[in-house]
Amino acid sequence: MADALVAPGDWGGEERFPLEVAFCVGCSLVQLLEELPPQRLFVDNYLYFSSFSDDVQSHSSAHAEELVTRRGLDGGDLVVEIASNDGYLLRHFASRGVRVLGIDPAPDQAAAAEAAGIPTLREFFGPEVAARLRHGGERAEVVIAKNVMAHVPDLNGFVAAMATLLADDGEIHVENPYVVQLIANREFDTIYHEHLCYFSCTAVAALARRNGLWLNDVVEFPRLHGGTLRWVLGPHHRPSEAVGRFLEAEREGGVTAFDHYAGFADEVARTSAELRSVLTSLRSEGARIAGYGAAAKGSTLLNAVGIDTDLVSFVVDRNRHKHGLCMPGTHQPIRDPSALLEERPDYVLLLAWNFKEEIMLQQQPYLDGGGRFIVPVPSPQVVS
Ligand code: DWN
Repeated sequence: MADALVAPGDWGGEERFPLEVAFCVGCSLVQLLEELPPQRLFVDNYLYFSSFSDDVQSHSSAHAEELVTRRGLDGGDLVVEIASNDGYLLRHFASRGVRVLGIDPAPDQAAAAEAAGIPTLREFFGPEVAARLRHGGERAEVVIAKNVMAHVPDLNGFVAAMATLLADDGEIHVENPYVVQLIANREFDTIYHEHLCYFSCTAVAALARRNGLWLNDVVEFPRLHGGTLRWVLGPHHRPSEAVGRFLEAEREGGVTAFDHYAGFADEVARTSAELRSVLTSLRSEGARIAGYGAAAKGSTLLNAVGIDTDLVSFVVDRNRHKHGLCMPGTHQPIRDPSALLEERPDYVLLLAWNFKEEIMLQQQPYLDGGGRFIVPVPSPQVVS
């Protein structure tokens, strides 16, 4: 599992699972064929904290500002975030006087949120939780689900539960990476077991209709997580111009047909071979290579391409909870980013390429000393 970081030498317990992607010709949903238990993926030893990215923080603040201003939210209104992690988003509503509730089963992240003053239900969200909250008199003006709707086995139950919790004239804001960008930019490393679904606007519109909702707006964030869309759902049909534009572009671009995806596996093989060749060639010239970002996508890339510690010797990450552990499957030790200045590797493979600008700015001293980054997708590129 991509996020199952492993203690040094504890290789015996590592498990591998099939990772196959399918396309539904009925509703255009791209999806995995293998489900792993959510408890193992998102609770047991879950180390992902959303607050380690400045980009994500500024994105979150802008999102809160837009909603609070446009809807005139105040202390009488409830904003609920599903998969609220460490309160990275809800703190931006709470600081503006809005009542908030987080829902996240990950114990350490929920504890961090509560320490920041964000009340958090430590549960997986679904129809039972939504019905209990509604029965208790809670209705949310806004329900937010960022990087979680792609992660849930019962997708229809999840969407119906958001509708249950929503106030009559409320808004549901869902954010996930956009499958069109994934294919166009060969972002194959974002395909892993946490991500059961890969959404197009066509698939989200059909999903909404199956659960008594309408797709009313689409907002694009091309640089976030390799290309993210925000889908705004609601109980009343009030589509913005963007909805028609995106749906038409997907029809014109073939996104609603299997052929659009049929050749992706060959693209992945090509990109993987290119990257392996670049790394092997650099190492044969005596170059030393490290990695940046003990990310789930980083685990996927290292294992899919076969990048072991001979090619990339260690990985750095700002998330201190990951230090001292190793990348699953390929076993690079995970260290603090200061190791880049201590060890001065010639190159750093940017496993968290979705934060390229933020990380390169932060690592300017390493670059000033002659260091270079290798951005792996859409095809390997050395940047300095
Ligand atoms: O849906 C998900 C996406 C959005 O985020 C979840 N499956 C979990 C996670 O996936 P990921 O681990 O591939 O995501 P990230 O956010 O790309 O991981 C970035 C890693 O890089 C984190 O471990 C934090 C680290 N980081 C860092 O060391 N220095 C991040 C930044 C911005 C930094 O400056």
